[in-house]
Amino acid sequence: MTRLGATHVRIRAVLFTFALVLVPMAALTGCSTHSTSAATGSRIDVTMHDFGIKVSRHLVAAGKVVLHVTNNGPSTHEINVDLTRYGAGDIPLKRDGLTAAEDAKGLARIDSIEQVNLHHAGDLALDLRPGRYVLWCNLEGHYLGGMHETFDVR
Ligand SMILES: [Cu+2]
Repeated sequence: MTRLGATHVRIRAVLFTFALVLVPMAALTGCSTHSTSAATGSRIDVTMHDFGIKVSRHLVAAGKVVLHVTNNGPSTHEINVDLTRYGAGDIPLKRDGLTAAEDAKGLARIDSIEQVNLHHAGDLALDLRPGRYVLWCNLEGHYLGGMHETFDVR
């Protein structure tokens, strides 16, 4: 009887371990492939590469907007979302001449993903009011290289 009990406990421990490992994995893979967030608002697919940013649409309705951001590489990028009064490539540069000034007047940070790894994707779920938004990567030289795009919210 003690032996049976020990085996039973061990099986439960194994099942518990499976649940700990597999459930988070399912959640991780699920968010990129079976996203249901688009059903509750507009979705823009954003693809980044060295050096450019493309959007699947340039106009969405105000309210819930999901940006599905994919990095096609070949290097790591970040993505910044700002309400802007600048054209996509017209944000003032910092003194280093290699990056744009994130604190420039007329830019208002909405959200960002600090690192999007190569061939990975991430979602930004936003609640946007009408205006023009700029998507950009400010790693050294990337903005200057052309990593900027705008979309409008009405
Ligand atoms: Cu970049």
